[in-house]
Amino acid sequence: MENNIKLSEVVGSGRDGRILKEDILSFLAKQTGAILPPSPQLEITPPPPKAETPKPFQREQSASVPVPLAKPAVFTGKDVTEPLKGFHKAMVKTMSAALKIPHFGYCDEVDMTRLVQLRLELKPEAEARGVRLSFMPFFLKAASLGLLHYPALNASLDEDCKNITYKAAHNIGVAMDTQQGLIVPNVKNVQVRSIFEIAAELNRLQALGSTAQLGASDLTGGTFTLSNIGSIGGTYAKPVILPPEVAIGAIGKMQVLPRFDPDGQVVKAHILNISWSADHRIIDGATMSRFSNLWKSYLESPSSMLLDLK
Ligand code: CAO
Repeated sequence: MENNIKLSEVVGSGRDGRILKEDILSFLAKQTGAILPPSPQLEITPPPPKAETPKPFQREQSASVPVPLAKPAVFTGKDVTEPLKGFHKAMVKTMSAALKIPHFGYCDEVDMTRLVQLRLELKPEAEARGVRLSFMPFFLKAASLGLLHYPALNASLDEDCKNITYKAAHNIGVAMDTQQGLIVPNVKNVQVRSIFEIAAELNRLQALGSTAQLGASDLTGGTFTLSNIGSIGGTYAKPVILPPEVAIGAIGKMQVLPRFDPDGQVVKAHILNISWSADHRIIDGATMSRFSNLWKSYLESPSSMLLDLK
């Protein structure tokens, strides 16, 4: 009835020619040209999802494979067309504008071993003060310290490409995967915030993002962006610049890998890949590379950040 199917047109494969669910689905699939999943799956009714706070993904305790929490899709065999709304509509506009920018890509790997240790020490202290401390606040602070040396990366180009504005504030956007889609709230004035303050602000933005409550002030005014796609998976990415910004970094998933220490011994290292994109109309490869080297050095020797913290 849902699909206006005349049962007289369906051939039943059940006992005494009974029409089964898979007969209906394959009938629908033949009409639309869609490919059906293998039939044993059709007979399995997935358990209903637990009524817990909706999250875009959840990390398994025993493995690092994220498990989707969304209700398993029901295969109807029908094509579905719907209008683009909300954040998806905004994404079409921003990304179409981004296409006009010639992207320069640059990738490197960062040895996070020392930072992993440092975060282990600081995490319980931050938690005792009510703040969840991930790696993101360190990534943001290291970027801000780097931007002080390379202000061209925290700039914007006007529409006629005649003027470049070097932004005083480091309002660093963080790409966020939410139920509503991709949003990029930004942490304002990272250059004057401590790592703890950045963490607290990120907690606030994440909490608001997860309940679709982020306001215009949190979502506008960004000057540089970091996208931690590695919290979902992947090693490398090709991030797309958010105009009028001129640079963006995509962080891959940290992995434990063998590397050589200075004495030539193989050691266990926590390796993370970074993929930068910069607007090649105003940023040259050397600038991107020097900034990336500095960002990487702060993360590989986190104590070096102390020297430059205000
Ligand atoms: N590699 C390994 N572990 C990572 C990681 C990475 N790259 N990123 C996060 N983790 C770890 C965190 O350290 C944290 O570990 P603990 O539980 O031990 O503290 C855990 O994974 C969960 O972190 P999180 O994702 O809740 O927090 P975060 O601050 O690292 O990231 C946010 C926040 C908003 C960036 C992230 O939740 C998110 O939405 N990422 C997706 C971004 C995205 O979609 N980018 C694509 C944009 S273009 O379409």
